[in-house]
Amino acid sequence: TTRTAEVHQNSTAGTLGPCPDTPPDLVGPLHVEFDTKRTLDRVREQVGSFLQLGGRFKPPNCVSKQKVAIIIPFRNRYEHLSHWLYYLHPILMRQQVDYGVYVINQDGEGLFNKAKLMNAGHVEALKEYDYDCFVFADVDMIPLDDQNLYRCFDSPRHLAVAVDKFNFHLPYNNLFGGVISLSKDQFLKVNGFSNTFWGWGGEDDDLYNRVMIRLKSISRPDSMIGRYKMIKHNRDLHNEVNPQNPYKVRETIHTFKTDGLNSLKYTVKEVKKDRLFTFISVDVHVPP
Ligand code: UDH
Repeated sequence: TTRTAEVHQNSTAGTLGPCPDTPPDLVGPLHVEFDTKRTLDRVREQVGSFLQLGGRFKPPNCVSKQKVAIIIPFRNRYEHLSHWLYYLHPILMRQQVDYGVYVINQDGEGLFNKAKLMNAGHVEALKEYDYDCFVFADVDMIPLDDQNLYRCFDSPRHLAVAVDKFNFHLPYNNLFGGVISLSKDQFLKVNGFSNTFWGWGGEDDDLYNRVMIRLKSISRPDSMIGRYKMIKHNRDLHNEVNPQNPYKVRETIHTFKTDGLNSLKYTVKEVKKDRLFTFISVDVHVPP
């Protein structure tokens, strides 16, 4: 009988069934609190043992339908990153996602370019694994319900629809920022983000325009499930509001075909594998 048991085990290895469309272990609304004593070391102790190096995970009992790269634009926000990793890793595990977390750090002190970091993250993640879905997530956005699925849908998805900072309402109907997902195919069809939005503002509206031009629609979870808590912070240095950006948003129709993934230039300075995430530092070629 021991032998039959062994044979049976071997024959099922490598033949896991697909994960169910609705993950069975979700808990719904979450309690989220930003404990100031939370550190990367502590979070590594708490969730690190469930992860592969680089912040990679695959559900042990089923095969995920999507391979999801989570792309976080980053510079000098380690405290926020600890909170993000503490909350998101367990949520993503319960959601049975086959995923990797990519922290895309802007090297140097030059003007921040979040959209270019997103494009670079997309390209770098694809060098590592055959991802078919990309979630672009601000480091300060923590979901308040694990039924908000970090995966891709028939249309590009806006996940952060009800943020505490905006009294859990959409501040304007076309908002497409904070946390979004696009399949690889959707992201390629819109030519990614623009590379030319320096400083704060507009790059998300420009992406919305690209999506509307090329794909016609976005999707959203309902506003109870799409609730988020934003970690409070002051405006960062070298990411001041850029008053030119709103003008650029009016030009998307003329610019998106030649400004995006197909014109992306950056230099990778460092790749570090932490247990909780892959850290990729990039020089985004800040104009002089
Ligand atoms: N980010 C960094 N470092 C920076 C700037 C931005 O990591 O120096 C990343 C981070 O993932 C952040 C995202 O880019 O979540 C978006 O930037 P942001 O948080 O500055 O943008 P947001 O619109 O806030 O959330 C704008 C400043 C609000 C100041 C409010 C003061 N009361």
